[in-house]
Amino acid sequence: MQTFFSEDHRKHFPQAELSGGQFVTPFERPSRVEYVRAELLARGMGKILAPGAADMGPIEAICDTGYLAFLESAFAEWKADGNAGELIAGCIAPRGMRTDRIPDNIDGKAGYYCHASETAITAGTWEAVLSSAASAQAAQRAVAGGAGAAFALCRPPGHHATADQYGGYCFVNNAAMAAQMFAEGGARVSVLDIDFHHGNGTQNIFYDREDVLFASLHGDPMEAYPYFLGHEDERGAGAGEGANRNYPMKPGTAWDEWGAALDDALGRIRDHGSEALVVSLGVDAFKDDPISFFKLQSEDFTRAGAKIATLGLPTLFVMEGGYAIEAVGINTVNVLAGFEGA
Ligand code: SP5
Ligand code: ZN
Repeated sequence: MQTFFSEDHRKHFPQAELSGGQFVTPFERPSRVEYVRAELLARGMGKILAPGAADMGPIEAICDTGYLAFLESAFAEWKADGNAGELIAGCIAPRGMRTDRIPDNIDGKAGYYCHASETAITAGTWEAVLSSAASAQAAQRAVAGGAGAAFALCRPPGHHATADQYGGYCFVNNAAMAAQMFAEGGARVSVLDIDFHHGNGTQNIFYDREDVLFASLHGDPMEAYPYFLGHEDERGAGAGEGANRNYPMKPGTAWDEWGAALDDALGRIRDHGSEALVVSLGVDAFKDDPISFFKLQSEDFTRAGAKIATLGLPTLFVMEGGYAIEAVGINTVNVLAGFEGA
């Protein structure tokens, strides 16, 4: 299958992430997707194409206008306010305070638009975010145009981003944007999220929608980021009641239980009558992932791809997380190869 990928991802490379009380090199770093690209080439997985410039229309369809304006100018405002380093939100809007007034000061604005302070904004972040969305748009158009399947090698990732909040290394929700593009084309669509972390942004964006089903396999939020969403009893609201499915799992979860959850999710997608599938493809469920606690082996990702193929749907794979750097390429391409081989 074809891959869409932009070199501009490199423009987003924060030097610091606060982890365990220390500043470390961010787990979400440029080399991740370089390993994926190298593995795609080594295994002859098909053409790797550069997308054109991002269209703002599909981004605006899933994002708040003020939020996009913030992302575009945030770093310049931060510099203009006399700050020497990267923009890291410190004061995030908490319970018992107001969220109906957006501060003018950039530090306060960042606190309003951010939900997790591990994610820094740098000079090149906005350009990289646009290039990531551009890859998802180009890949969606390929699938909508009859390609059968395509891979958007997106960086930065997207599934934690809501319509108006960034965090979890995500700024614009590429998978949700692509799903909305399918929906606007008249298709019923499902988003299957196999990243280790719950896709809170995608769930939130489609929570009251019946035409877009969201299903996520992830670390139990009682034990894992994003902590405040992703429980089993979140089933959708209003017209969307029943069109949201969460599979939170405990530390140490391996293929038997994870694969069974995947089977159940695939059954829901079948029952929904979906005509297109978007896969939020994170590979941080891998046993050696440095920030996660599942125990999938590299071969299990091939099995997952083969199971997904049984749906027989036009499928768009969108890159999300995965931080065991040297295995990220193998595990990601295993999913794609498992899908194609099935
Ligand atoms: C796209 C994606 O996978 N985002 C994940 C964001 C996770 N951010 C918070 C992780 C906190 C993990 N703390 C790990 C401590 C390891 N000793
Ligand atoms: Zn993740």
